[in-house]
Amino acid sequence: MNLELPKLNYAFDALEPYIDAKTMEIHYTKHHQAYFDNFKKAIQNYPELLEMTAIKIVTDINKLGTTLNIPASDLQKIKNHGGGYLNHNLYWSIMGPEKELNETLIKKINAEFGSVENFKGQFNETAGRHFGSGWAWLVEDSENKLKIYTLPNQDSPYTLGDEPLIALDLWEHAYYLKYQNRRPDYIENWWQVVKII
Ligand code: MN3
Repeated sequence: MNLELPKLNYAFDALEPYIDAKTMEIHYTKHHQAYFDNFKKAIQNYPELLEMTAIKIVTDINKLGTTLNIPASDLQKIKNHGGGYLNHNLYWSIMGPEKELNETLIKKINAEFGSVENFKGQFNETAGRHFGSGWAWLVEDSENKLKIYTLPNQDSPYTLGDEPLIALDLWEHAYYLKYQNRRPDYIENWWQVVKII
């Protein structure tokens, strides 16, 4: 497997004032790096996993746990850090200082939710209701239907058989330096730096 930490395509301060440079730097160089390092460590003793992509591992993690006889503690580490690694890869990739609209996705969102604004309203409401750490997701399920939901911790939509399209990090490390307890403001402002819709 050619596992790497994807480079950020923008500077730490590129998303100011919506996401501050210090948060970006710590989030990417400490948090994401740690998920990446710990994921590599967690799979290193399983040659079968080393042959797979990270997405394949996280998608099939429960089945793999059984077929490869992975102890529960190792399995949890692979889930947590594999999810953390993939979740952040998507989060960075859909943000940027300049819009790069994904017209295909916008068309799907319009068809499913009526309008992008409508979709954002539903997404924000779902994200706002989430208790504790986790992520808010827009996913496409196996029947090509778009769905909004949240998952706790670093759980991944891939494990549920869904393809993640939009990912919002709701962990305090993603916003606390700038927004403190004002998570709803972070959620609202975050759309200013989502480049794809
Ligand atoms: Mn995070």
